[in-house]
Amino acid sequence: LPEKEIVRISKFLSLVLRHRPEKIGISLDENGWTDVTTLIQQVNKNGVPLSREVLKLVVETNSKKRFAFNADKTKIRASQGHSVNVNLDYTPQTPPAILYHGTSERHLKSILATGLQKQNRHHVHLSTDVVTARNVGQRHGKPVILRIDAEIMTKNGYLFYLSENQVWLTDHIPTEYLQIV
Ligand code: HQG
Repeated sequence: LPEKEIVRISKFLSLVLRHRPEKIGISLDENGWTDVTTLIQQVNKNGVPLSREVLKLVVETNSKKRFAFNADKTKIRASQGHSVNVNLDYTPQTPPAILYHGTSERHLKSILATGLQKQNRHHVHLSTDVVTARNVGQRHGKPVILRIDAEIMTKNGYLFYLSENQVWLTDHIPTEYLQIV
């Protein structure tokens, strides 16, 4: 299967598993899982050919491991990035002392006024390295990297979660913990 096709399927899965399950007539349970057989049926019905083998391939080769199967591989979900209301049930974990967030220059003024907010998603998304943060920021425009003092935040009682695919998540980052890199 060409890489382009895998990316196309991955994007479609992100859309229906994170944001708009109703678009293809599936539903997510409270933890974000959906039945694999039904998903494949409904994706096909909506004009995107997808077999169980290709789905497995997309999940396994996805650059950011965006999707995960449950233990017996009957259910699938996105590991982070949702806008629909699901509870991913990640337990709080101690983050590295420093985390990074990539954003675009045009968001900076507002971020420096109100801190980092989760906007349409469930959490603010953070990475352990500058390169990932820059890539994330680039999606929105001219990238700016923010350094987050996760160690002090943790000391001050803020909670951090690590998604199954290694994205650090938190609810809100007040401006005093932010520094432009
Ligand atoms: C910005 C991708 C104004 C924030 C990535 C960001 C990530 C504010 C944008 C994941 C703000 C939201 C998430 C404030 C935050 N005022 N703007 N107070 N607070 N913002 O897409 O972090 O490829 O919802 O800086 O890799 O860019 O989809 O979040 O620019 O992990 O798997 O508001 O999406 O993963 O944008 O990206 P997004 P994000 P996937």
